[in-house]
Order: sequence, then C-alpha cells, then structure tokens
Amino acid sequence: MIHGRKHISTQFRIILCILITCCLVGCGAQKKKSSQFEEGDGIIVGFSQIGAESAWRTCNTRSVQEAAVQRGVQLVYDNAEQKQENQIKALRSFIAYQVDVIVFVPIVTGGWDNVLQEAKDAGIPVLVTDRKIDVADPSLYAGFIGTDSLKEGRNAGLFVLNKFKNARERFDDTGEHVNIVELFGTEGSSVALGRAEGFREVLQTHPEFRIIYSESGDFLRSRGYELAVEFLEMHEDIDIIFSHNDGMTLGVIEAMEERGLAPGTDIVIITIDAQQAAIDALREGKVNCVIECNPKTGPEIIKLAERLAAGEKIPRLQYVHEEVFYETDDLSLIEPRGY
Ligand code: GZL
Ligand code: ZN
Repeated sequence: MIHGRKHISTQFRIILCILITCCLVGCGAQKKKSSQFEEGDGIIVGFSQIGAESAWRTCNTRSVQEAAVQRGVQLVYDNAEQKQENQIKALRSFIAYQVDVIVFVPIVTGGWDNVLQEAKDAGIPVLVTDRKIDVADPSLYAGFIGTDSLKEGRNAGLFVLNKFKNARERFDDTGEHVNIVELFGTEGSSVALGRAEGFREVLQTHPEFRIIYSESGDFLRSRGYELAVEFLEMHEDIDIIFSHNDGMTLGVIEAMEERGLAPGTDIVIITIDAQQAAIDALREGKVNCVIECNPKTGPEIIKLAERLAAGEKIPRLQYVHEEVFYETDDLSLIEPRGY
C-alpha cells in the first residue's frame, strides 16, 4: 500500500489553495493545518512530479513515495500531467500549506524564477531532482540530485564510434555516411538537451556520421511509434536510431516490425533508461545498447529533504550511479530491473 497522496486534480488543487489560505488567514497562519492530511510527526514534503509519461517516471514516483513511508515523512504528491503551469500551481499550494521542504522535477529548464522566489521568501528550501533548471539566482534552490544526461549522450556516441569503426575509411573512399535518426525527448527538458549535446560532442570530429532526422517524441511510446512511421517512409538509408528513452524505442520497434524490418539488425538501436522491456529487447537482439538512467532515487531524495528540513546544507550537485549494457555483455548477469 503506497501512502503517497493521490495526485491532486486541478479542481482539488484550487479548493486546496482556497482552503489552506482561509485556514492560514482564519487562524493566524497556524503552521501546517493537518485537516487535509493525516497527523504525523514526520516532516511534510511537497513533491511536484512531471506526470506518468513513461515507466521510468512511474518508477521514480514509486521510489519517492515508498521512501517517504519508510521514513515517516508526510508526502504531498502532485502529478502535473506534463504541464509546467500545473507544477507552478502545485508549488504555490505547497508554499501556502507551508510544507517543510519542496522537492520537484522541473519538466523544462526555464520559467521557475518567480515561484522559487516565493518559496525562498516563505523560507521553504527546494530540492531539484531528475531534471535541471536554469535560474538567474542559484540560491533559489538548495541542490540537485539526478542522472547525468550529458554522460548518457556521450556513452551513446562512444557506442556508435565503436560499432562503426570502419565507417571513416568507407567515408574517405566513397563519401558514404552513416545515417542517424534521433528521437528527442521532451523539448526544453535538461535531460533531452544533455543527451543530444553529449551525443553530438562525441561525434563532432567524425564527419562520417550525420544526423538525418531529429524530432521530439516527448518520451512517449505512442509518439515514438508515430515518428517511426514517418521517418521509415522518408528514409531508406537509416543506419542508427538514437532514442532518448525506452518508451519511444518500444514504439519504434513496433513500427519497424510492422514493416518487416529487423530492429537491432537492419538498423542499430541505442536507447536510454534500461527498463526491463529494453533489457529484454537487448537479449532478443532488437536493440544494441541500453544506457541506464536510474529512477530509484527515492531514498536519497528523502534523506536530502530531511537534512534540508533540519536546516543542514546539502551537496549542490549529486549524480546517481548508472551503467551501460552492451549487446556483447553477458546479459544473463543483468539483475531484474523492477520496472
Ligand atoms: C530522465 C527522465 C526521463 C526518462 C524518460 O532522467 O527525466 O523522463 O529518460 C522520462 O523515460 O520520461
Ligand atoms: Zn570517425
């Protein structure tokens, strides 16, 4: 049984704001009216999550909720359903409710300065997790814990260089390129920008590679499928697909197989997250490289939130451990992924 809050629907979010404001005004801003939530002596953490767009995301949410229960932390959870404005509303309701700490996953890098200034003015520390933000004043948040998307992109580029070692010679002889399709994650998200940058950084000194198509599938399986239908129509000469997450990759595999194409053989596929379905595809030879992006950051996040609530400083930047799984590995050694 996960005690995390049911996601706050828009209507409830508005009622919650009104209720909380009335309570605060009515009873002289008494801290933390517990009428809406169970009594408990644990700290209260407002957790603004992007949505449930992928298996990675739902695993990440579960990890935080389970860690909060284990530590006796009261979690006020909001699912923004992929909309930044919902996240901003949720942060404002957390401020009105005077949570002890705010933890949030910024869906995109920009647009947070005002609401984070309001949190700072209210004396509520903010922990950013999973995705990074760009703010004018770095003191608007206490620190970041998450995955290193630049490194994930670089690892994808290094796999390509290794897999296509002879491409340069062919290019020098014939001018023939290795053609790459990129399935981009959510536009404006730090992880998609980081993965794209790291990938290009590794390949920039290798003219034999060229990206012939790059579109955002918003980390959604359905969009990955739709884009694959499009680019498979447009291009006969695709050598590599670099997909920013497994969800989109699963859509690509479906579209390729519908056309009688063999993913992982006819076209080399590199994918990021390492959910179980991607490891299964690696074992079946349908993808060639799976780069881990670790969603199980809940225990670390809750520990950092507790330290912030106790007035402690936390590390400014903390990356979690991640692996890369190659088709040439002993795939029987890979632990079940749990999502
Ligand atoms: C990565 C995370 C991304 C995952 C996707 O840290 O933000 O969002 O790669 C998820 O699966 O939707
Ligand atoms: Zn080269």
